[in-house]
Amino acid sequence: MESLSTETAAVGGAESIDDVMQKIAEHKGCGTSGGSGKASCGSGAGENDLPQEIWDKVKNHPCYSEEAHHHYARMHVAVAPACNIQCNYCNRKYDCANESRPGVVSEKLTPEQASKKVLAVASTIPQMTVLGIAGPGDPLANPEKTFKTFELIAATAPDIKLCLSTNGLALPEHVDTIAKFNVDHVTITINMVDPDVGAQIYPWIYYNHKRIYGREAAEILTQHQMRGLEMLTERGILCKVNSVMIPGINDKHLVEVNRAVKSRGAFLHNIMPLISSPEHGTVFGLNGQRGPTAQELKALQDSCEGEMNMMRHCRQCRADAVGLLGEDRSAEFTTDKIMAMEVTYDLESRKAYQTKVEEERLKVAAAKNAELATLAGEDNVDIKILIAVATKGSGRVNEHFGHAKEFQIYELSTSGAKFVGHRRVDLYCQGGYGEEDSLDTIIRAINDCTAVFVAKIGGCPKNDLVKAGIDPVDEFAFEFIEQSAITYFKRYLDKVKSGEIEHKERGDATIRQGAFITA
Ligand code: CLF
Ligand code: SF4
Repeated sequence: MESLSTETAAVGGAESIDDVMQKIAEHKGCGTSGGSGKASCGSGAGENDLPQEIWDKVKNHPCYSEEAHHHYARMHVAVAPACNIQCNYCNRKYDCANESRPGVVSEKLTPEQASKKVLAVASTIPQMTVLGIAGPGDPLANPEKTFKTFELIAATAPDIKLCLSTNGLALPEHVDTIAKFNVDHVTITINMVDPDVGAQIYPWIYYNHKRIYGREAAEILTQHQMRGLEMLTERGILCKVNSVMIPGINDKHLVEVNRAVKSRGAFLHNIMPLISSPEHGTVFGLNGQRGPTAQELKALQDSCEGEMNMMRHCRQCRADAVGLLGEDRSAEFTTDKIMAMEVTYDLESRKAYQTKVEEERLKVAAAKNAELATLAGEDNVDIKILIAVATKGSGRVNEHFGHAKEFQIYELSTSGAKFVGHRRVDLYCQGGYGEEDSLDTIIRAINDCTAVFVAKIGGCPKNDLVKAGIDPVDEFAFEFIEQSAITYFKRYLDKVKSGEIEHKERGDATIRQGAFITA
């Protein structure tokens, strides 16, 4: 019962867990309401779309709120090296591919080192609000280190949310401890609910002191994942489910997974593309298993969105990632540097900074809503386009084309601008010169987009983009993304109506597969 009372306190004291769960259940199925004008729900849901208790839990968690990810950062500490299962998309020499890209973890940490690192990062990056443990193995296959780390951080930095990502095999036995430490966000990677599908993804698990193979292994894994999910949601802990989309193996099956996790109370479903390249040394990489294209991924996410909240802004981060999603500042916080740092944990200055962030968020939302109102009366127009945006964060078009390591993708329609994904790219500008090879890969990565919004762009890439049918747009430099996107869309509609341009489907784009290895 200890965990029950702890969790009741965590969800706001006065309300029972049943009340809160009812609110989550009512929200599922995405009956977006309220005046935010959001085109989507799920991780895109805003303050007016969610019950207050849930909004309070997600509003500054960069993974659980798409809007928050423009403003708030997370960090991972790599305290959990061992794993209790084998996934065909993972090579143990590399990070957990569930929650981290498959690059080598720079350093494994003890709980004490991890705690110092969290304080150092929190003092340097006041918008860092969430600490996650996501590997490089499975946090619950390393329970002492994982929970010791949570204990140390809860004692020294109580404003930081604790987050955990697991494959779920050991979850049922640890749910009470998770609740005891007030970990109120848990991710489970669930790639199947059918053991025959599972046997193609997991060659073995380690359970009850022995290795179990094939279908039997997958059957135990799925039972534990489902039971663990139910136990967490019964305690009012917000659960996100990550699924890796593996074409030909579980792509169609993930719709069934989506239904299964929805019915057990999962808050959010994050369907991610398989990243598989021979140089990763994984089974899938070596046997040529391909990942999905950008449009295959989007179609599956779209088809599940009517069922439940979908996350589309996942960056498949490293197990030692630091910073906003999409940026990586881990090199600034190596153990050597941290141990030499004088760390003063100043809660008041963190709060003051975050107050400014909230003011900025209000401005972003107000600008977007005002612009959205000007689309009224266009509801019967059935045109959608994608745009790519170069941004460093804060919800603004504030990155130079040549410096962008990724582009954020927005779908524009008469409902507004909706974040639907991101595309990693090779830097175009290297050492001051444009790289033509990189430009080809960038064009392939955003080939399904009508325009690319940038703070600045040189003449050469501009011409090549135009030749590829992508409109390079720099007139919204440093403006708010969604407001600018809606302005652009209105003009696009006007040009279509006047016959100046013809609206055409843009086709597909590629998701970069092999480039994460050099993180
Ligand atoms: Fe880390 Fe995961 Fe917590 Fe986020 S990441 S443990 S929920 S704090 Fe986020 Fe990274 Fe995607 Fe994970 S973008 S890989 S979903
Ligand atoms: Fe690798 Fe993570 Fe799978 Fe374990 S759970 S095998 S660390 S991807």
